Amino acid sequence: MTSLTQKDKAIVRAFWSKIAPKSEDIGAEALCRMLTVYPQTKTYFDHWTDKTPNSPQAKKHGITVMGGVAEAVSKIDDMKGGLLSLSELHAFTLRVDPANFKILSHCILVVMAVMYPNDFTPQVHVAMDKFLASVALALAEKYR
Ligand code: HNI
Repeated sequence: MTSLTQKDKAIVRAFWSKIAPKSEDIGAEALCRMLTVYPQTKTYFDHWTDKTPNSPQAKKHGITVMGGVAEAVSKIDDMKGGLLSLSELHAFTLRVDPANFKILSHCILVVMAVMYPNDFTPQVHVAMDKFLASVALALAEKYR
């Protein structure tokens, strides 16, 4: 995977500061899409009383996930270190198959594009794609 250049990082920080006020909406919508488009992901949420994509629990979890993404932006120079405890949690406690990180990253990317059509230029697209791929890689760090 191509790593983030300084230019990519600057684009990610700038785009994030623009979308941060809506990050909860983005997270809720991305989680909803993940559960709808990739229903196999529901297996990790058996403990929810309501697993339908628009449930309050799904929305709440989408918001939680975006907190992790915000943390990744703030630790963009050392994501593997910065996301180590989150990686441990997903690997050893939650046992989430890392293939799902790519699925959720894709959903987040789609929602950003839908919500910010004018800001989502090809340059922003490539920078955010690389960034989310790096988040997925950092989260998978503890699986080896
Ligand atoms: Ni994930 C909990 C961040 C992808 C299943 N997840 C969290 C928490 C954060 C988080 C933050 C809360 C941690 C805590 O309580 O200390 N998750 C992220 C991020 C990504 C991600 C940043 C990728 C971008 N998680 C996924 C995926 C799945 C997933 C793809 C499964 C399909 N996560 C979970 C589950 C929990 C969780 C399950 C526990 C939630 C609960 O309800 O107990």
